[in-house]
Amino acid sequence: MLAVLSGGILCSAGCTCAEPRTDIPSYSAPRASRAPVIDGRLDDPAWQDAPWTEPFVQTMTGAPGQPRTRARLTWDAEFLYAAFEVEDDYLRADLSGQDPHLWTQDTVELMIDPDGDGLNYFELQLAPSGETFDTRYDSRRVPQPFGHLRWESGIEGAIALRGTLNDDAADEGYTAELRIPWSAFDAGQTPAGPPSAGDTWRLALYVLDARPEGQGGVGWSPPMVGDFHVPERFGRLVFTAR
Ligand SMILES: [Ca+2]
Ligand SMILES: [Ca+2]
Ligand SMILES: [Ca+2]
Repeated sequence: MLAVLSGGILCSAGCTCAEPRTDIPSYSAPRASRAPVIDGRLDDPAWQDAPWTEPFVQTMTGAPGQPRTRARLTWDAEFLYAAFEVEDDYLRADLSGQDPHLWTQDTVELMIDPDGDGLNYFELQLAPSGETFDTRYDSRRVPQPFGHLRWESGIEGAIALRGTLNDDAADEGYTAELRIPWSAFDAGQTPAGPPSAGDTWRLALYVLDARPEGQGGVGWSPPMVGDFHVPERFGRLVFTAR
């Protein structure tokens, strides 16, 4: 079935008809007046004050992509907080242990370069199972293969599932809510302290998606190449007072 939607673009029902989004996005994160409770539910007042990002897009092209995802960010004196809402009808996450390779199944992911110089950046993942992965790099993908895995971010996360992991019944998705202490970013060659209002950091947000037909993913700021480690394509995270 075809439909002409506003803008006059002919497309099949269900598609968003959006143009590819290839610009590097910017997000203004308001400071939280009260810290969100990390329970996977986004009913905290702090989240009401934090706008949604643009929908995530295909990482190679910037075209609309699946799973439909958007995120929110907020912060306070102690933590950076992030929330992801993911529409995923096929939930797979059964890895565990120390820094399991969560990117091979379903997971949300952040890459953070505090000073935006492309060096000394951090990678964190939270799977819908609640498992986490974190590492840091001196420069792009260095050291190989997975950076300084012994680095511990202190990430805490919680998930609200809409479905059941790892079974054959159709799912609806999940919400991921997490926090990272600013002390995590003390590590490496250019240690970063907590931001002040008005500061800008560089940030990439991704969702990795296990599908019956194979692995996919979407991002907030599309790297436009087949590699997520492209610090110059990270989005801009602006910390605001409110
Ligand atoms: Ca919450
Ligand atoms: Ca850096
Ligand atoms: Ca999936």
